[in-house]
Amino acid sequence: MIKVIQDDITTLKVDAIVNAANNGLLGGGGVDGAIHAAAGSQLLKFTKTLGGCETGDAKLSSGFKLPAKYIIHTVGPVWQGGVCTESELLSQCYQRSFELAYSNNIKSIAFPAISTGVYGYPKKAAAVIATNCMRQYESKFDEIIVCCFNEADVELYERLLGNSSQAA
Ligand code: AR6
Repeated sequence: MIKVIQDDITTLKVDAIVNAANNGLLGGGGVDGAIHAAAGSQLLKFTKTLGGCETGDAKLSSGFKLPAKYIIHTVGPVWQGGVCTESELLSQCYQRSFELAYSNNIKSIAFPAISTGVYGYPKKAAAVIATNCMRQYESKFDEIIVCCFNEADVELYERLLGNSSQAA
């Protein structure tokens, strides 16, 4: 089941939440900053040992003080006009996050809209990639949550997933 909600991802009691991180994995702004703040300083202590993360890849940590058991840190591409394999890299973020979740027996997983904040990826194009990937992995998980930060994103995802009465 793929569910769309509007919430702060740090509050979700799921097996894993996904973090839209950067290559250093040492925290930052946006959802990354919120996750580090809510998980506590033990998270940074741990991510310092991971040696960073390539764009399009994903790494696992405990959720520390979060209600979620795990955090999957993935690094989305910076939008550069669409000419630098951004779509492949964004798709890889979702795929690698799902693979890591599956291999760790994670059944419920929540994603933010990776790359669509500071990294500037156009929201609709990013949501098409995200929802296509979520559909591919839907049968392997009990619950996939799209955790939107605003109402416009909720409407966008609902439309793409066919959950809304509005025409796409
Ligand atoms: N819960 C759910 N979604 C959120 C939250 C939250 N608490 N906070 C923000 N969002 P961004 P990026 C949404 O900028 O574009 C950081 O500095 C937000 O509205 O967090 O991948 C990292 O360290 C947007 O839709 O991530 C990197 O340097 C989405 O999360 C860089 O930003 C992603 O926005 C990554 O940029």
